[in-house]
Amino acid sequence: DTSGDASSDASQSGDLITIGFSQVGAESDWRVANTESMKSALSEENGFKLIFADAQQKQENQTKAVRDFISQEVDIIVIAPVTETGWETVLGEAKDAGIPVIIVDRMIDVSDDTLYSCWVGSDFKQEGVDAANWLVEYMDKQGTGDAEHNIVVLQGTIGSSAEIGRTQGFDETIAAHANYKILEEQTGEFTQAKGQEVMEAFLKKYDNIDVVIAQNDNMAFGAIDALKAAGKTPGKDVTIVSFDAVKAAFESMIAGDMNVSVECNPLHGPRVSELAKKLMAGESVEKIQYVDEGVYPAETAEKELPNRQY
Ligand code: GYE
Repeated sequence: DTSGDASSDASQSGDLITIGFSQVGAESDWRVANTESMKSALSEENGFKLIFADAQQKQENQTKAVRDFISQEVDIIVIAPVTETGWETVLGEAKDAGIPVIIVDRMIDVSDDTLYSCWVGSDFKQEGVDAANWLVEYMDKQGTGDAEHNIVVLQGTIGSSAEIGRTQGFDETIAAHANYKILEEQTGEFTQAKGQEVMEAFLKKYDNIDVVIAQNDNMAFGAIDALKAAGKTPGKDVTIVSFDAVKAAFESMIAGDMNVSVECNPLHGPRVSELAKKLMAGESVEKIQYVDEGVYPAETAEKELPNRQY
């Protein structure tokens, strides 16, 4: 059966596994690719009935969605959480209802780890470390390894694992190099528009910025626009370090604007599908699974772009 509303589908879906998926929103290219991956892997062809809920970057919408999933008696709940905290109560309700929970992408911070079955996503702290190490090596190669560098950071959604990990990994690694100074860190909410706005404010406040760390590509695109509008040359007099490595980032690198993007893989659909099937079969699953990721500097962009899947 493919017709009717979500609740009747849940009861009439026969052999299909009904999944309620609470997604963060549609704030970035990464997120759009993640949604597409989940929708195509969790299709009826593959044995799933997917109920998709977009939280529009608000955690209260996610709590509501999870409660809806519980009352619809879905088989499995999948959550890509906006922030790490605030999950105990509603996950307790899912547990009481006997519904397994898979966490994807960002992590949750709960004292009782039986509140979820498993998690699949990225090592965000490692991504931050990789970004800092790339920057230091790059400046060494440019011959400015010992010069003073002045950095601004466009952070993602505060309290999200992607923001927490990338901030910690970068800050801790760069702290070992006294000539690298972080002027300021501020959130651009992972969106291009907010990234541009925050960059404009930074440019009014500081006249010595030579490095921008954007915690995702979309904020980097906004920052690049702001820099150009201020008469600067991103990619040359201001080094742009970004995260995600979406297709448009490769185009930006080919254009000479962005210097590097640290990969974050959004293609979680196939893994979630496999985990859901195992959980339904009563098999044990790995609690924590990281995905493999690389670092893509501008000089790799032309060769890599045709291979990119998102
Ligand atoms: O980097 C950003 C998105 O949680 C890894 O969320 C994800 C981040 C990703 O908005 O583009």
